[in-house]
Amino acid sequence: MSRLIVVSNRVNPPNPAADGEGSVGGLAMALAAALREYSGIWFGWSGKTIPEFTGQLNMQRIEGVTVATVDLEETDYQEYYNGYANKTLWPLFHYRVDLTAYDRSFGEGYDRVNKRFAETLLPLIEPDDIVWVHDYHLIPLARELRRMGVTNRIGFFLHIPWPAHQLVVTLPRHRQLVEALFDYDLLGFQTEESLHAFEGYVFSEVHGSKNERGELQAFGRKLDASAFPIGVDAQDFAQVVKGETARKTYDRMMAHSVFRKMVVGVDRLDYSKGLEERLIGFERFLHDHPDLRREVMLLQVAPISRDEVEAYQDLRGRLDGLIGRINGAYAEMDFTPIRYVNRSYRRDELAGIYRAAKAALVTPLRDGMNLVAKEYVAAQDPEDPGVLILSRFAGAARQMKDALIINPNSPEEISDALERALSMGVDERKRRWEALFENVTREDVTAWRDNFVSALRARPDPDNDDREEPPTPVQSLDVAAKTLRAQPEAKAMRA
Ligand code: ADQ
Repeated sequence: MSRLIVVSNRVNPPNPAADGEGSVGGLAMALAAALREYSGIWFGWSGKTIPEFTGQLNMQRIEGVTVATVDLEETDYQEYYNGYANKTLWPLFHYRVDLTAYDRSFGEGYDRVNKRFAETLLPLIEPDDIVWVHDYHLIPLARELRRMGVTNRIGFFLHIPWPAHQLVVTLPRHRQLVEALFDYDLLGFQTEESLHAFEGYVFSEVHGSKNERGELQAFGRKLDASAFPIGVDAQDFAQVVKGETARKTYDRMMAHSVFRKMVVGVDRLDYSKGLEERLIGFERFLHDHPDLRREVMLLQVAPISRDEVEAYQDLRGRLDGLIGRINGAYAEMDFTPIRYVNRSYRRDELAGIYRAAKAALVTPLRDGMNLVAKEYVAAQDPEDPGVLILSRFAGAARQMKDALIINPNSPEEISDALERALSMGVDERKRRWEALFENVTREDVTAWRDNFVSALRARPDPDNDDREEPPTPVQSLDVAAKTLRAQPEAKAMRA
């Protein structure tokens, strides 16, 4: 069986020896499991900068996974990572044109680093390998590999939204960016909405089309594009929450919220997550419900993220001010409405926190998917589950229809949903939770990974005539799931 090479900006395979059990994310575990299965390689940036780029590969074997990393020079880091990735593509793809930097040097740095990654990765690629590239940092990677003669099947998954056509065209090099995507064989988006936005651009901006096999055609090339909604390892999370650390954390949280119902928010400190809007909604709730004020508290966990970028520093300052204002107005000597924590927690600690919360506020203004919503559901007590309040602008809202779906721009909707969640009877809570749990366990991270890999394998391989015939154009997760069922090898991989 051909090997799988995973490429992502940062490489984080599970390393319990160094980090302890429970510290590893579900996505990292799922990718690591796939890499062990295919004796593959995980390639990316080491996270370190050096004075001058050398292209020196650092190979390590961590928990059965071969990891290959490369250092970048400081200018690369500033232009590629802090620049084009985090000051241009991230805000633009999250509909924040006001925060988007259109700086030519960032685009040049982005292209340069992608070329450097391709040159460093090239010697590791064997003829039968399939390559799976992750996220917006690495869009031009396939183009650079193709220029170096690589003909292997290469797939790309976008973890963030693909925005509406009108936003994409604000980017000075939008055509180049989309053309680079046509060097892949398979494109994966989180939702049908992102897929349709991408297709819309291709049809109207570059006069592309879809052929009878369902492939997109443009720039003289063709590819498959489909939605593959990412999931969490829900079964594992449901086990983790029964472990000792999770139970201890749960007990601590319960002891600290005696006579009060805890509402939780867990997000990287990022403007896309709707943190300010959430706090203003909570403030509205406290204002509108004087009778419930002392019965509720909000725990907001928000580890600091991308702190070298000004927009993130500004947001942090605004959040400090807003929380100070709300706590100043509503706290009593023995009660503080908002507890705000800027640190990271282990996965098992988070599970205990989620389980102790009667409701979760997941209110992004834009989000590719949002894994916190799925983790919260996976961690609940089936006999007494909490209520998920979910923004309609999270990709997860497409699958999690039994959550209380709200518009995060409306403080009234947040306030009303909180009131409804906190007064909801156990029968309704169980009914909603059972439907949500069924969904997060069925469409989990393993299904996501296997659906993507089998759809990529089904693409024609130019170097091999004994390839599998592509089954049908993969249009949705349902069709991808059918493809998977038809492929015993992929099934075996899941087992
Ligand atoms: P993110 O924007 O990082 O991911 P999200 O999907 O919510 O957003 O994932 C965050 C992860 O970080 C979760 O697994 C969560 O448990 C963890 N986390 C958050 N706060 C934490 C804390 N304080 N301590 C420890 N862990 C914490 C991007 C896209 C999303 C998409 C994912 C995956 O922006 O839309 O869902 O990739 O594709």
